[in-house]
Amino acid sequence: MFKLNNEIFEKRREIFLNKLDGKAAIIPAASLVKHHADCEYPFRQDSNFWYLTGFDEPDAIALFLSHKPKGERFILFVSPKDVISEVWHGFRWGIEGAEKEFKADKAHSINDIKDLLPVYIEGSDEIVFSIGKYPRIEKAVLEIFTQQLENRSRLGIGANSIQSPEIYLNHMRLIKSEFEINRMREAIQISAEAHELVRKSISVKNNERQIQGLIEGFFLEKGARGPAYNSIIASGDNACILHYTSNNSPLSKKDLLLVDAGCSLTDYYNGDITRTIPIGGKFSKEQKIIYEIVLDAQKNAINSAVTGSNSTTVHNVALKILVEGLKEIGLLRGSTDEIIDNGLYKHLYMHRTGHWLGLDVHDVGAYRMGDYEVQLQNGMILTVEPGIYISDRIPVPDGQPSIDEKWKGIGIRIEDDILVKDKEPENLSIAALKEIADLEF
Ligand SMILES: [Mn+2]
Repeated sequence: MFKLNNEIFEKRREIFLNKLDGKAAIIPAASLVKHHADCEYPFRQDSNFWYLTGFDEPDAIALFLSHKPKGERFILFVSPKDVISEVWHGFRWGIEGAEKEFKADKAHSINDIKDLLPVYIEGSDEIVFSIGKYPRIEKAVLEIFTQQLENRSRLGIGANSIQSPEIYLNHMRLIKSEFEINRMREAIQISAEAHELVRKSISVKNNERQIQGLIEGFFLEKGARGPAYNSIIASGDNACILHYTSNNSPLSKKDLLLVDAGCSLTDYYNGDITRTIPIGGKFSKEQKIIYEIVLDAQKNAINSAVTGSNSTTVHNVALKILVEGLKEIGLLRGSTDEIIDNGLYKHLYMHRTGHWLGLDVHDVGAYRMGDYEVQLQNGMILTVEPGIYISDRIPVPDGQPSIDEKWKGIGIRIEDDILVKDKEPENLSIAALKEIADLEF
């Protein structure tokens, strides 16, 4: 279970407020989303709101008022206590709880937001708010902004722009603290153990859905909130559909099974791991050849994820090995540079080799600033996940060899979660085995 550690959140708020330097930020919580009729999807807190508050209720709004003196800067608007509503929907912290437990300098009922927001914002240099994401409050924010613009033209004070909070929060979230690294370790460890469970029980399973049940049941058993994203349980040719989530095909012993799944902890830290294993316990000759190429590309790409490198380098290391491997077996033809520069491999490998991982599975933070590549540094966590997907869904580019039937229906991806460190990268998902000798039985 998640236990609120106020120090962690207070520290984050302090850094954020310092960065705001005279500006007022409005950071809304997520709202429940309708599934059908009067049923809702499980609640998922907004990552920025969570990162700054640790408050896990829907519909709240946090204000960060860096233009105010200390002790008046962190304001929470929350759903007030309501016996009947709590009997139906569950416990709420209410206004008092928001102040006592979550250390708001002042808390109010969310019903008062429209009256109080202009008062709180007054005197700030700029407004910081993510336009387009929170319709329930956006109109009120824009009205205040319009009013402030008018003030500014008359009185010379007031906000004259709305900035995105991402400018301040993305970089903070991209570099993981010691606390966050430990939470990520736990999320990734549970995810890796779930993949091990699949490997060990594959011989007695006969449908993708059973694998999904096994893996997601394990997440819950270990106290995680559930899957971090829709689990991909793709056997045979289904693995060539990158975001396959139907997960309802029978398993065939001659096929491979690609499982891309990770858990989300109660405090929203995520794992994201992919393994591809032989369902019948033995790789065919063709499957083994492709697997070895992907594994080689992945290992080398992981080794290149060191401080001072960047995500494009990691991608290029993997890509070069994939292309050369595919050339060797006659699925690509020509000079490696030409194939890469012209994208002539994209019918076989159509995605990037990785992404940041954190509170969001595709976590926030730029990969490059225009021409400048963001350098990898201590405390970043990224996935490394090359793959090869052989089918005839995408036409073979002109001049490239047609695909022999024997290769079709092979889809392989191997994905690990890598912590960037000063000396060498640490593979946080190493507990999920991936060597051919370990996967065969
Ligand atoms: Mn991934």
